[in-house]
This record gives sequence, structure tokens and C-alpha cells, in this order.
Amino acid sequence: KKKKKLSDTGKILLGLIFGAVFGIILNYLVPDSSIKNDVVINGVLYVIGNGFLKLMKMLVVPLVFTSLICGAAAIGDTKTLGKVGVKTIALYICTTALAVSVAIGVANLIRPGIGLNMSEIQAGDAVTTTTTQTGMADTLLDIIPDNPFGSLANGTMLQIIVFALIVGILIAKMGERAELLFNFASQCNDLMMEMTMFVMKAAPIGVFCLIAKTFSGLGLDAIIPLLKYVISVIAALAVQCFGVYMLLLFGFTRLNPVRFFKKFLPVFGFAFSTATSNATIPLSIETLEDKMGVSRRISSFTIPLGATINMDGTSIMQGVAVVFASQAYGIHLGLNGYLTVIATATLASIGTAGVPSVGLITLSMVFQSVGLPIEAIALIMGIDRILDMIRTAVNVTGDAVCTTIVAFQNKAVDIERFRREK
Ligand code: DAS
Repeated sequence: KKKKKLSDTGKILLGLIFGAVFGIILNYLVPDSSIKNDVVINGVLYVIGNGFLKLMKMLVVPLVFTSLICGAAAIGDTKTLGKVGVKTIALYICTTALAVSVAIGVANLIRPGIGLNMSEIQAGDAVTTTTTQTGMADTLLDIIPDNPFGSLANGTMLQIIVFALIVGILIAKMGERAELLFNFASQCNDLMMEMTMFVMKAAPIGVFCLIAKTFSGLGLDAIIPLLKYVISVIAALAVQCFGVYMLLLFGFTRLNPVRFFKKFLPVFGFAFSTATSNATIPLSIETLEDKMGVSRRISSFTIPLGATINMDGTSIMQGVAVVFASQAYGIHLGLNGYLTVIATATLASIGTAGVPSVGLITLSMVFQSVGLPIEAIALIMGIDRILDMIRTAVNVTGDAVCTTIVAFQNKAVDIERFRREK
């Protein structure tokens, strides 16, 4: 009888549970000894856990650079874009920036990171806080790269993003003249997606070690902040999904948002179970047409585009994670810091394709942009896969709501069909 293969999600969840149990046993049941501290905790767990984090960091620059070039090239050929495309992109960027702001607001209300003084635990490894408070003017000027190759080498993410956007749009404008470049960039992007999947295969063992090391240091004290982190993300996702989207849909179209969500539920569920926006594209387009009367003329362009450049759920997780980490490490972000996070998370969401766990990889980029230590990701990495499923469902809902609004404004929604119960 063919043994049922445990899904990737199942493996990561097992890594999380066994890691937490192992860490708690280490903390409470195993007496202190050099074997426990030097060999197990700061040896095996530290090396494998941080090794996995470094593998993820390795992906960030090439993944964001190539996927942004491809994302921008998909946007850039303005001839096919026209006013529908410009309106859709504007709406996508606004909903993402709004999402990060909602996330930062909710996280500052619930304050999940307070009480988790990580800087003590990481005393050994100096917490790199390079949050140099520069003025607004310099912050804006600073996103233009003096030397793009230097930005790539140093991983200065905002500069990499700006350069990649320009390259992508110009490649699209150059058409045939840049065909080789476009193919090269898209093959590099495919390679980076493959590498992401490859690295994610090590996630169960990476998560086991990261969570075990955290719990062996913090013990049960870590559980409350982590629970508050999960509650903050879910609360912010709910506000975005059932607050912001409902208001936007009703505000722009007067269509009944409750009926929209009821009809969209199967797509929401599919995105939740797969944690992959890309895989949800066909079902989303079909549901929008069959149940809501949204013409394929619009959705066949705006839904795939949204799966790549519009990830409101992901940016919500990133907004909450930044606040959580800054509270846990006692690093004050300030208004500049939050504006940088909103810009980076919004731009990062343009860059990444809708595949599992990609939001975690770009999270390390958002952390770097405000000088938060990458080690902070270790805290939330274990539970991230569950949150990935929920935030992906919000990602695809955002794409569908914006698509419906743009279609409505272009008289491409069959209102009668939308109003039908089934
Ligand atoms: N799983 C991604 C998606 O498919 C979202 C993420 O990783 O944050 O949209």
C-alpha cells in the first residue's frame, strides 16, 4: 500500500511541534552542562538553524532582483496596459501600502513583542542595530543607487528594487531588441524559484532547530509573545479582508460585498490550502466570471498580474513581524523606520511571485532595510507556514476585489449575474 506522503506543510508543522517540545525539555528537564550548552544548543541547533536562515538570506538579492525585473517587464509593456492596467496597478499599490499600515497599527495596539527581551538571549551574538536615523530627504535620495552593482553586492534592497524596476520597464519598452535579456531574466527568475523550493525542503529541520534553540533559551515565556504575534497577524488580515476590501468594493461599485465573499469562498479555501497565489489564478478567473459576471477580458490580465505584484496578506505579515521584532529587540523604529517598512514591503510585494513561503524570504529584506537582526526571523519562522496559508487567501481576495472594481469601472461586470444567488 502506497504510504501517504506527508505534505510539506505537515512536515514543517511537525518540525515546529517537536522543536518546541525538545526546546522546553532542554530548558526545564536537562541540567546545565557543557554538552547541553556548547554541543547541543550553541552547537548543533545554532549551526543548523542559522545555516538554514543563511540559505534563505542567500536567496533574497537574486530572487528579488530577477523577479522584480520580470514583474516590471510584465507591467512595463504599456501598449497592452492602457488605462485599465495603470488603474489596476495604482489600486494594487494603494491596497498594499494600506495593508502594511493596518498591520503596523494593529501590531502597535496588541504589542506582541513586549516582554520578549531577545537582546539578552542573543547577548553572545551582538544584535546588529544599524538604524541610522537619516532625514526624510536623504532617505528618499538614498533609494537611487550610485552604483547598482555595489547595491547588489551589499544587498541594499531599496536601491536594488528601484534599479530592477527601471531595468524591467525598459526591457519591455525595447521589445525585440531586448528579447534575449528578457528571456535571460525570466530563466534566472525560474532558477531562483527552483532554488527557493529547494531551500524550503530543508525548512522542517531548520524550523525544528530554530524553535528548539529559542525555547531552550526562553522556555515557556516564548509562547505568549508568539501567540500574540499570530493573533496580531490574523487580526490585521481580518481587518484588511472584511474591513478594507468590503469598504473599497462597496464604495467603488455599490455591489453587495457580503455576496461577493460568499461566492468567492471556494477560491479563498483553495488559496488557503495550497498557500500559492499562482496556483489559484485559473480558479479565481473562472469564479469571477461564472459567479460574479466579471469579464475575462479584464481578469485574465489583472489576476495573474495581481498574483505577482499584489500581496497584501504578505505585506501584513511583514508589517506585524517588523513591529514584533523591534519590540522584542528593543529597537525603536520611529516614523522614518515605519515609512521605510511600508515602502520596502510594498515594493517587495511587487517583486515576489505567489509561491509558498516567499513572503518569509522577502521578510529578511524588509528587516535589513530597517536594521533589524535577521535572527529575529527565527522566532516566527516556525509558525509561518500556517500564517502563509491565511495570508495567501487574503492575497488572492485582494486581487479579485481590485479586479472587480476596475472591471466595474470599465462596464465589464454583468450585474444581473452578480446579483444571482448562486
Ligand atoms: N504564499 C505566498 C503566495 O502564494 C504568500 C507568501 O509567501 O507570503 O501569495
